[in-house]
Amino acid sequence: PSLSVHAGGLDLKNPVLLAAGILGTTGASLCRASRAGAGGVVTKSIGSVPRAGHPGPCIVHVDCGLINAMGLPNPSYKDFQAEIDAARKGGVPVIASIFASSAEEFAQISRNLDADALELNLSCPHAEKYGSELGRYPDLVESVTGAVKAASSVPVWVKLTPNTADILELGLAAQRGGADAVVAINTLKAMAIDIETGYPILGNRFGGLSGRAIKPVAVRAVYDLASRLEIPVIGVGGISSWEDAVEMIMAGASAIQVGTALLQGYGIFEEIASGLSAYLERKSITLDELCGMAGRCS
Ligand code: RRO
Repeated sequence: PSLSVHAGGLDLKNPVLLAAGILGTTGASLCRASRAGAGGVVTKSIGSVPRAGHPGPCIVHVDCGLINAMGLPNPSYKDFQAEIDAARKGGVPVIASIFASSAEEFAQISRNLDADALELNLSCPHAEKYGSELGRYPDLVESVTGAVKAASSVPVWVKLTPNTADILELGLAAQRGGADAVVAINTLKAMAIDIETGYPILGNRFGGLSGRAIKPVAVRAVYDLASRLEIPVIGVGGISSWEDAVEMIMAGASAIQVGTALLQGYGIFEEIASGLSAYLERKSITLDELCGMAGRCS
C-alpha cells in the first residue's frame, strides 16, 4: 500500500517525519534522517539572534523518557539558511522550526528563511518569553499565526503545547489564524531531583519530558484536535514503534513525527514505515482510511 500523503500543504512520500529538536541542528544530520527514510525533516528551532542555550546538565534520562532543557540554542536564522540548503539535498521537504517573542519577530524570521514549510514553535515548556507564555494564550496563537501567514508563502504549521488546560482552544486559534496544520505535542513540563544532594538535576531546574512516557498524553491531544479541526493534525510525542504510529494515526494524525526514539538509531524511520505498510496490507485499508478511525468508532 502507498504511504504517500498530502498533509499540511506538503506532498510527503511517507508520513514518518523527523521531529523538531533532535538531530535538527545541521544540514548533515537532517540529510542523514532523510536518507534513512524520513518522509520530511523538521529543524531545531531557530530564532533571530544567536543563543548558547541553558547551562548544563541539559538532558536527563528518566523512566520511559528524557527531560531536556536545552534552552533554544541556535545560531540565528542569519546563519542557518546554509544548513537548510544542505538539508534540502536529502530530497524530502525541510520544515524550519522557528521561535520568537512577538508576532512581528516571527514574521521577520519567516520572511528571511527559505524552507519548504515553517513550524511555529509556540510551545517550548521552559522558555517564558518564547513559547510557554505566547503559546498558552489563544489570542496570541491566532495573531502570531496570522502574522506569519501574511509574511510567508509556504505552508505554516503551528506546534502546540500540552502544558495548558485545553489544547483544543489553542488548535482552534491556530486554525483561525490560517494555519495549514497543527502539530501536537511539544514536551510536558517536568523536573528531576538528585536525592543525594537535593539539587534539581537540570541546570535550568525544570525542562520538557519527551519519549514513551508522554505517548498517551499526545494520543489524547491529537484525538481531541482531529475531532474538531478542519486542518490536518501532525502527531508527535513518544512514538517509538510502528504500533505507536498506527495508534497516533487512528487518533487522527495525518502524519507523525519521531524524536526521542532516535536514541534507537536512524533505522527507526524504515522500521515504522515498513511496519505501517504491512499493517495496512494485512487490514486491507488505506492510510487515509486509517486516519481518524478511532474517532469514527464512537
Ligand atoms: O531548546 C529547548 O530547550 C526546547 C525547545 Br525550543 C522546545 O520546543 N521543546 C523542548 O523540549 N526543548
